[in-house]
Amino acid sequence: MDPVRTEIEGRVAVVTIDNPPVNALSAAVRAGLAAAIADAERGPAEAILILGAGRLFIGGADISEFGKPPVEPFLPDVIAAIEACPKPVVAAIHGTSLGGGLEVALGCHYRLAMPGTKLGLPEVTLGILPGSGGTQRTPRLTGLRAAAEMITGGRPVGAEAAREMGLIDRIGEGEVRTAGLAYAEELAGSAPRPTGGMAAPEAEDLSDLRKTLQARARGQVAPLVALEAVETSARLPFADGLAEERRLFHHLMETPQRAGLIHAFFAERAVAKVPGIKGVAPRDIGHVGIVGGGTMGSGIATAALLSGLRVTLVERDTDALDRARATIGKNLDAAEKRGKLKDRAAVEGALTLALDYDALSEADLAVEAVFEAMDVKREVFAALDAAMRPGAVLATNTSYLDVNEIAAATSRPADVIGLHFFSPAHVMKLLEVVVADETAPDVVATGFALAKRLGKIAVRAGVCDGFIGNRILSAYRAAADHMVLDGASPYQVDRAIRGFGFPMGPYQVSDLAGLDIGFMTRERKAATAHPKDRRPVFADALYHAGQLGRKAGRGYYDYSDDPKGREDPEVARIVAEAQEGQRAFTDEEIVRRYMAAMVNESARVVDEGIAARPLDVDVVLLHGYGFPRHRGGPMHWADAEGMDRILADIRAFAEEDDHFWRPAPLLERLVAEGRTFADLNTGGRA
Ligand code: T1G
Ligand code: NAD
Repeated sequence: MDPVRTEIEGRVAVVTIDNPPVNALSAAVRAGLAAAIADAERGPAEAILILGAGRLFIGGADISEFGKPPVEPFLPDVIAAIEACPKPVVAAIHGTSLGGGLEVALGCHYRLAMPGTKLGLPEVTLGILPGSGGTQRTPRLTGLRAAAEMITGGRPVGAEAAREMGLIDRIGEGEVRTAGLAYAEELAGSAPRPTGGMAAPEAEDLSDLRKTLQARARGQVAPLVALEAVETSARLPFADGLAEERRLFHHLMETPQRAGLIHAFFAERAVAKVPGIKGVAPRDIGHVGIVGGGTMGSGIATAALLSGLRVTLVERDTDALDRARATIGKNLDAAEKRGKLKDRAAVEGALTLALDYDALSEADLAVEAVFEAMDVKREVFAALDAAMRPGAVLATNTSYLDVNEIAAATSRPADVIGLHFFSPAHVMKLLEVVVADETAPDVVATGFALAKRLGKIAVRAGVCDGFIGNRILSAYRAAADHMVLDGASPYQVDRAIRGFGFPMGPYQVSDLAGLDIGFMTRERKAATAHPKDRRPVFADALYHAGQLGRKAGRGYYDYSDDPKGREDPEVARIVAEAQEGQRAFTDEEIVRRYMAAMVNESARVVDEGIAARPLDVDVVLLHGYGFPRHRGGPMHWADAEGMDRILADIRAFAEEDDHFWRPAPLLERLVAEGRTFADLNTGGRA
């Protein structure tokens, strides 16, 4: 079907873009739009109205065309033709208008948006900048600072805010087509009003914004380049500003950061396409039970309540229930402040606290979040099995334990699944859906449906110690610990890893999680540890000294007078005493070892089918572990870096330690065959 069609309604030529699912500006749409404007210009209509079919106006450029040879007509030329049209052109915007979609609207002479519409220039989140006039037209309408903030932040604004900024002229009422037609009829016969012909915005000093962006960038370039492009609008004539915008756009288009961010965009959507559950209907979930109201249970309860679900939380005693109630209350306070909670009373009314499993008899799904110990988990699952109705889903939030063994404590292992949330559970977007041997397909589908309801990104994981994320974490954490044992300072390791783009280094993360957590994990694994496994004895020493991290005011860092943490000479002494070597590391070597360990373990996780594809690993590390988004995730990064180089590193490290550094078979196979992880995302297994 034609993706662009024109109908004549009275004096107006109505041009509709119909390219599901998001009316992206593909080559066919650009050609259709250019032809429709040219036709309308020649025809009898006295005004032109541009609309999007379906649920939104235009979702932007067609991202799937990026990185491929560009096809004419180019979007800036199509928009220039709209702007140059001698008849008034009106954009009637509903749903969403992003990137090139908003730029089309800015090329129109008048803009109307429906209430609730989101308008934005999110290009920096894809590693580029608005490349079809957005950096030059926006400031002419809104002033330099507002445009710079919108474009460098990448966050959309609502219709009301857009009108206040001057981005749109009007807010429509009723139905978008009718509202747009009425506006176009009003304007029919009048002179066009090209944004490009408006006066340049006044120059303003934006050095404060530049500083903020630099502080936040963590190596990402697009926001700063976008700022530069917006600033030219106050300096250069319109046509020269457009040319400069184009130059900077093409420069960003060629960066690996653009490739990384676009990979992340598509990977986040691909994780929901899980082999084996296509077309499988999920079970209905309206009432969620939670066992354990500690850190995780309270967070999960908050997330469920904020999504409009009924929640029943079971704890061991009234003190624990009171603590859970208080934590959930605090979480709801914060949500209310951010405007994420409309009806507090209704949400609180949907929460039941109980001491007895009978309270869960009507729940559709229960999430267990009690202590991380197999005997406790098995007891809880036996009780859930007895209390819950047939057809209910029984889920565990365990971080490491064997979900098959937990399922075996029930009479219905097909209904048992892992739902591994991340802390804080009402904030973190990631959910690992852990599929055990006997988990039924519709239970897996239910896990994904629940994630969607909670606004989370779900990734399928298989059963192993730590699933996808924590298993890979154990490997790169160990690489960091080995470097400290061999002479690196934890502070240097943290700095090097932040330099790569992680928000925190591994020892800052330890302080946040609590050093007792790591200690307990080491104790739990000690029985099955290999004699050649190297224990981070410096971490044990800090644990025994009571330096448990942030919650104790001291861990690797001292938080007593600085909430961000200060380096601590006492820690340096404890670590030095426990170190086994005194070798110096460059920051570069630290990153290479850390990343090699991460990529190597990721390859095993893919090879064993714990992750369905490399992109599933990428999404887990991006959303659960602070992996820098502009690098796309460890698997995308490995492809970009060159897998042969990484394999060579692993082999070189193995010369000193062939117990820890063993090349993953998948890595060796891919290098031998000249293939990449990306090949496995689309094609078959290696
Ligand atoms: N291009 C190609 N495919 C796209 C797309 C796009 N712009 N946007 C979405 N899709 C696909 C997506 O992969 C998914 O596919 C399906 O559409 C539904 O998406 C020149 C350079 C518009 C708010 O950054 O933010 O314009 O998985 O699940 O939740 O300056 O999609 O079904 O196969 O996300 O309803 C700027 C990106 C581009 C917007 C709708 N535009 N899209 O959300 O659906 S750069 C963006 C979104 C640009 C100019 C430049 C959202 C949405 P599949 P979905 P949704
Ligand atoms: P927590 O110690 O904060 O909370 C555990 C709660 O469970 C306590 O309030 C305790 O009273 C309650 N409890 C214990 N036994 C119970 C029983 N038989 N019946 C009812 N309640 C019981 O622990 P947490 O950090 O919330 O972790 C809970 C689970 O989530 C663990 O399996 C952990 O591995 C997992 N997890 C934790 C994190 C994290 O970052 N903290 C992240 C993901 C998963």
